[in-house]
Amino acid sequence: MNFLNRKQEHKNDNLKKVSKTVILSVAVMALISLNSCKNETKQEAETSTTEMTSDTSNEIAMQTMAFGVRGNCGMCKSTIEKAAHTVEGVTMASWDVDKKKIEVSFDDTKTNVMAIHNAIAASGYDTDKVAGSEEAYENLPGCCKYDHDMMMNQTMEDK
Ligand SMILES: [Cu+2]
Repeated sequence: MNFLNRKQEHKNDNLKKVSKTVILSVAVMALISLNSCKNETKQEAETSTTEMTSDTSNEIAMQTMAFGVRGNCGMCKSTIEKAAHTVEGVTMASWDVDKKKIEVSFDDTKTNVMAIHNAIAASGYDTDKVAGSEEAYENLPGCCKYDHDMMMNQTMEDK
């Protein structure tokens, strides 16, 4: 009877030891995971402070504008765009046959939008600011002899 009791006590003692180590290791693991969590948030904070680099200095002088230009077809388009490109500083010219409208990009330290109007007018085409050269108009192919009353700078809704 006595012997049995002692054995039971011993068993209890062992159980206590085991549970102690379990608690300890759980505590250590919790501490480690807490620490790694801290490290992660610190890293996130560091990456979010990455400097924003802006390189817009080249684009400051660039202007994009749109204005009306009369014309009929693909050949008109190529003549109008070519004329716009003869102006120094023009980097983009795109004429829309449906809207009768051109979009141009240019370096405004080298030219201005009126120079582009004049170049297009010289090729025979009316813009909303300058009437097209009559002589150049006469020399346009038949399909390109547009109607001078044609509405220009249209939106798709007007069409
Ligand atoms: Cu044409």
